[in-house]
Amino acid sequence: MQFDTVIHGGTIATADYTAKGDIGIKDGRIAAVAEKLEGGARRIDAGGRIVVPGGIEAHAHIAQESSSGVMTADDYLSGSISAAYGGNSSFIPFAAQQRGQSVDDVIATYDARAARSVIDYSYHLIISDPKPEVLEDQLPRAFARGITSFKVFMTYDLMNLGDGGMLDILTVAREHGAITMVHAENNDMVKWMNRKLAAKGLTAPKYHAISRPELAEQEAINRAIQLAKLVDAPLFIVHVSTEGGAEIVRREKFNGAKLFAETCPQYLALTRADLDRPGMEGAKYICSPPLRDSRTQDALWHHIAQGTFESVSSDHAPYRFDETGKFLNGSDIPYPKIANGMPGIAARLPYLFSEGVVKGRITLEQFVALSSTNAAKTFGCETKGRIAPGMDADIAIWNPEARVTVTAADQHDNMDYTPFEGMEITGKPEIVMNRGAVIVEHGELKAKEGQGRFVARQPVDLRGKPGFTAKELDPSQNFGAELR
Ligand code: DUC
Ligand code: ZN
Ligand code: ZN
Repeated sequence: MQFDTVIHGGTIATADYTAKGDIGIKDGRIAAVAEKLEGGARRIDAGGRIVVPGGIEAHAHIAQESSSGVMTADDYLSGSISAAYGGNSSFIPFAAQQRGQSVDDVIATYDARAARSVIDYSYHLIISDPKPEVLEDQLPRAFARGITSFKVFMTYDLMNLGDGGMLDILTVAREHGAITMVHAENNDMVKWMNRKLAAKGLTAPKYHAISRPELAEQEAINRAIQLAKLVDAPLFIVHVSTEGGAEIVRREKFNGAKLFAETCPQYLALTRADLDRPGMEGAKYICSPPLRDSRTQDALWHHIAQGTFESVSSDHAPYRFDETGKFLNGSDIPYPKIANGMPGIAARLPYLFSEGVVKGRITLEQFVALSSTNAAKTFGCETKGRIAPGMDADIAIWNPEARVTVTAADQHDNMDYTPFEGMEITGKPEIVMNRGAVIVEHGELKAKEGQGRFVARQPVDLRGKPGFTAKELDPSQNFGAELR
């Protein structure tokens, strides 16, 4: 076969194996993987390099208004470019429903925004208004279009669905093979803490950390899992930030629940001490759930190594340190009015490689699983996340020895800071491909605006997850009532 491109002489790493070999690419797909391949209109020498599936960023906020109306600094052009520099070949940002908006309208809005992307994309919906027509017609239509995941919130007054609302939407997801993602924090615990802190005038950024207790996350994670088990629906817990939350996930997952989870680099690299930087600097580190402590960092790394998490995702939520972002509501404002989130789409994989693989906390195979393969399985990207014949040629070639110091000036996003400023990283994606096209090469952008394509996704892969039947919903144990 005449290949368009052959990547030769590299160490190919997948979620299952690592071996020296060559990859032949034809028409945007991987056509062959072998010890040696001849030919290729272009031959890329990967000697001394590690060749992995391009990252799939499964948690990013791009061209998205928050529920309080702040627009992210990154649109689909800058966000996708930044992702590509960070070793990603595709991403799944959120498409957020505003109250009263139809899901069809949400998708049309984000289709227009995403047309600028340089990498392949899909969306997770965010559902804030699950009216009957949303549950009965609009969501099933979105699932049929290949948008097979959505996020709901257990916190924030404008977003919180309540337990009954959660059960309704989890049931719809189960019936259609979709997966519900959840932001799990107990709304009333957070509001109670906010009131207590405000009454004492404790409103500096550092108080954000204690306003959202670890127990609020643990309680909500447990509750979300029990709700999902009652209706036997798959559930994905986003941005787990606590040891207790991770413990619950692990216990339930290994008892067969249809459960998936992620954590994020900020919970591994930063602590609540960062919120106590001078003046309003701490505002840069306000995200929810909040940063925790070094003991939590160790515990989360342990859980990553043990398989508690499918993915390490960035939760890239870029709000600039100015009046367009963090300070849209004013410059000297109490922490609850400061925009919630931080950037990190380019740092996710270099951080995970450097602190994970290079420091021996995880294997190279785990790195691939956490950065790409598991996200492809969980979110139904059936042609992505693996290096094997027939798969999209979404590939990243890493120099495992390159040393990089992270600086805001070197980023390619639309932000004016990085929370990872000054961090020393070992390992860098030098060449990144999307469907066989080189999009980043040795620091140079090769992609064109709009070359990314929408990825229609399959239902969640539930192999190895037997699930749970509540006896009250089992006709053999509930006097024969058919309730499911
Ligand atoms: N949840 C997120 O996933 N990102 C930003 C803020 C939030 O609450
Ligand atoms: Zn969230
Ligand atoms: Zn998020």
